[in-house]
This record gives sequence, structure tokens and C-alpha cells, in this order.
Amino acid sequence: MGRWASLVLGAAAGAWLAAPAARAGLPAPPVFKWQRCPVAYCETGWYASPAAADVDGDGQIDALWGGYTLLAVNGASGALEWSYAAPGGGRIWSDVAVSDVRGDHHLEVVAAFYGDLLVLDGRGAPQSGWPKQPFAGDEMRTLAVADLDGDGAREILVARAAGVTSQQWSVLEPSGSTRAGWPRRQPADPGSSAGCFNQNLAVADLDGDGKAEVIFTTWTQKDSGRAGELKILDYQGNELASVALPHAAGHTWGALGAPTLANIDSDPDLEVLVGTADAGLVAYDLPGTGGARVLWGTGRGNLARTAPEPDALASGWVGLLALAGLAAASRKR
Ligand SMILES: [Ca+2]
Ligand SMILES: [Ca+2]
Ligand SMILES: [Ca+2]
Ligand SMILES: [Ca+2]
Repeated sequence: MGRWASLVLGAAAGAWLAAPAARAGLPAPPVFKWQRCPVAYCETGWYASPAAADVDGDGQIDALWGGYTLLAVNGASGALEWSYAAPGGGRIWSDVAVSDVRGDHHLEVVAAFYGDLLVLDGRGAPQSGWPKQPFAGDEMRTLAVADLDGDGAREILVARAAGVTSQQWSVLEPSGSTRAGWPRRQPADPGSSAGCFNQNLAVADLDGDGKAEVIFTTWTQKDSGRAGELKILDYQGNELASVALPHAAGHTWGALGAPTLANIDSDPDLEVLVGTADAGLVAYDLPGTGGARVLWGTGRGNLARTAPEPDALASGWVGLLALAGLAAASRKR
């Protein structure tokens, strides 16, 4: 290798060596871009994470969030596109969902305002049939959107936080009517449960028949003497399976959070993970689910809560290793 070629290669190798170190350091601090509150005042915000999607189809991403008033904000400028406060004035606990609820290739925004459930179009107008109060005023802290029956329109799944022993989970049609078979559990259903406090369900077509199943766990209140359960219901609310969760001696609490669907071993079937109130983390095999289609696999979005693949960092190291190999090969010449 000539001297100049070695210098060029050395400089390139130096750049590659420097690159991973720069990537490994802290990024520049966040630079303030914009802030937007409802017109009247900045309300108290709760647990909802903002959504980002072009809901009005103008080519500009909109940011959606609210404490009590749902805001749609132009992502580039921070200008308020529209806002909506539910008639009941309720707070927004669950993450806002953005989905083509009606199956008409336009995005809708779904939000639960305490006891009021709303479907709004991309310009903030409530759709016909909404709002609805699925639980006679109790707060909804679970919201998911999935096409349960495979007809292209998305159903809306909700659950309420309340000290009640039945009718905590429900499914509403895009029209606003409650789907036949829901809410569950009904008082005569087997098992026991109390309220749902944080995004308490998952949705998947476990057997690949085009109809989605709803998977949730029950919590039975401290020292209730009742076993919490892992339940699988079909899209019509019929119970397909129910197993008692393990529990510590003298306790029968169940689980407070959402189950998580994932393939965590070497077989093709899904497993379901449950974090229990008093018996740790529990995993169940779901036999015959190798062709499952997961629609809502855990409490909030995806399994890793949107951690990106480290492809940029990996490609940097791959490049460094390739260059090191090239340099080694050149030295042998
Ligand atoms: Ca837009
Ligand atoms: Ca549907
Ligand atoms: Ca199915
Ligand atoms: Ca597996």
C-alpha cells in the first residue's frame, strides 16, 4: 500500500473510530420548539401520552393530547388546529387512540373523557352517535381500538376503574352502540373481578380465524378471598378460557395491569405474560397460536414502548469492523 493510500485509509479509520464515541455521548439538549395550552388556561395533565399523526390529511403531522380538553396542534408551527372538551368536562386518563375507526380510509381520534367516550373526525367534530357513556359515569382508564370481527371497521374497547364486581370491560361499535355480548363480566359469569385501573386488556386473533380475541386479567380486591384469573373472550364476549392466577398463601388478588402477548421462547406459539399483585411475573403458553395476529399486544402500543432498533449504532460498528479488516488485509500485502 502506498503512503498516501495509507494516510487516506488511516484518516477514514480515524473518522470511524470517532463516530461511535460521538454517538455514545449525550445528544445536544432539547431545544424548545413550542408550547400549547387550551385557550382558557393550562389544565392539569394526567397519564395520557401524546399521539402524533396527520389526522386531517393535509400532509402535516398533528400532535394530539389533553388534560381535560383534547388538543390537535400543528406539529411544525405549534398552532392550535382544533380543540374539543367533552360535555361532561371529564379528564383524559388513557392515551388517545388514532385509527381509521369507520374503515373509510380517514383517520378518526378516539378519546375517553372520564365517563364520556368520543370518536372525532380529523377536524375535531364528534361523529354521529357519540359521545357515549358505557359505564354510567365511572372513569375509563383503558382504551384500545381493534377490528374484532374482520369487517374493516375498528371496534373500541374500554374498561372502567371502579370498585365493582361486574361489567368492567366493554366493546363499542364504530356507530356508538355497545356490541352484542358486552359488557363483561356479567354478574353470573364465573370468577371474580374488581375495577380496571390502567389499560387492562390485550387483543389478538389467536387462532388465525379472522376474529380477534380479547385477553385480560382480573383483580379481586385485597384479601377478598377470590382468585384473580386470566381470561380469553371471543369477539362476541363469550368466554373461551379462564385460568386462576397463582397467588400467595392467604392472598387472592389477581393482576392489576394489562397482559402482554409475545413469543418469548423457541416454539412458534405466543405466550402471555402477567404481572400479578402478589405472585410475581407469570408466563403462560398459548397452544395453537403459531399463526396468531396480534392487534393490541400490551397495555400501551408495542412491546418495547417504541424503542427503535439500534441499526444506526450497529451499522457504525459494522463499518468500523469492515474497515479494520480492510486495513489488516492491506498490511499483509
Ligand atoms: Ca395534519
Ligand atoms: Ca370490525
Ligand atoms: Ca380468533
Ligand atoms: Ca413461544
